[in-house]
Amino acid sequence: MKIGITCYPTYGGSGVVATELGLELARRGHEIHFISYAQPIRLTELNPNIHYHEVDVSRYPLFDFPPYDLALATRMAEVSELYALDLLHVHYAIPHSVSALLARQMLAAKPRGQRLPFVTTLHGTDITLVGLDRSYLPITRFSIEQSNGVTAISKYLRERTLREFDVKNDIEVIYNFVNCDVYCRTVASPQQRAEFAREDERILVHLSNFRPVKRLTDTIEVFQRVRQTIPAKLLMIGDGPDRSRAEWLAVQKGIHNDVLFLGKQDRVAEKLALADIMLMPSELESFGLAALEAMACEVVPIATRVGGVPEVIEHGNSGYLAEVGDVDTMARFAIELLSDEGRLRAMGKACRAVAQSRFCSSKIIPQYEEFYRRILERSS
Ligand code: GMT
Repeated sequence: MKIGITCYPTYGGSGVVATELGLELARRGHEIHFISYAQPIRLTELNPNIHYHEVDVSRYPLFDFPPYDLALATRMAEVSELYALDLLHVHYAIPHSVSALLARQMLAAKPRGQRLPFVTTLHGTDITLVGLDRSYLPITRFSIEQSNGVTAISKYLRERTLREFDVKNDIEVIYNFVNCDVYCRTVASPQQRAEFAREDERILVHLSNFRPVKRLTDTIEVFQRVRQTIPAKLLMIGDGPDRSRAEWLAVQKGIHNDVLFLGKQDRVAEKLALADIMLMPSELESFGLAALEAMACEVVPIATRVGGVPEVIEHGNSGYLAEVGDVDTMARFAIELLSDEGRLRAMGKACRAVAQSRFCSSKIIPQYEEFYRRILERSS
């Protein structure tokens, strides 16, 4: 198939999923065209089946708000016509599915009327935050309803979209995935570990875009409690608006030498695989891709019981779940686990087994392929 993929190219779950999906599809022989305003950050692999088309937004002085969605629609239509794409797959509804809808209409209106079905994948904040802003809700609902196919990355997100948007389409749940060959314990070496922690120290990790929904300061609070009992380092991977608040809190608590802010990282697997525990104390996660990536590396997640997280982490078997803001309980889980090497490693193995059996790319990518086939059949 020839597939156009649009996503936010920056550091964020939906862009990561879209890019990894494109890479996996290209490895399976599909021709993939990324269409976005910048090259997606994880698009580093050279593959003849991968093409990248940048969307240029003109900055005319009249435009206080340059119309990216229109420039994107134009580029989508152009690329689809030039490369005879079979379909577009957009990640994150706003504004991508609106642009795809325009592109589909532009091509249908041509004398020889090319078909361009599009699939929208809902990721989370496009529904839970942005889509519920009254100013965005009607157009988001409209573009979801106009999509030829809609997928959501968890049952939770599917139910919430149906309930709050009252859309009439079927929404297929296709879970997020991880490449279990890339995300595994052995990608990290003892030498790399020694760069971050002494042998007697444990390593905890947090990975996100440091937005308020991630409750970064709870991560610091949990770590401080753990640090009182257990020698440990905390690796903070990512960057974003709440970084300096978290840095200040670490300084106030006197643990800043043990909290290492690594910024945005390219080869995330290598850092995750150094850790024993991942902290994900988010206010909301419709899936929690970072936790899954950690689990594949045998890193045990301690997370909040929110959104789609319980679909990924089974409390007491493949990680621990606590209520939002309950930093004491999260710290207790971490201390108990880190104090029992046998249990820590056994749970790490159980995490990997879950990642392999339910969320491995080899299981999930064929579900997307099958979904695309159905959409193409329906719209031919
Ligand atoms: O919150 C983020 O990390 C960004 C956001 C996005 O769309 O880029 O993430 C959402 O999509 C991820 C990938 O599908 C999910 O793993 C996250 O749980 C989801 N974030 C929220 O629901 C807050």
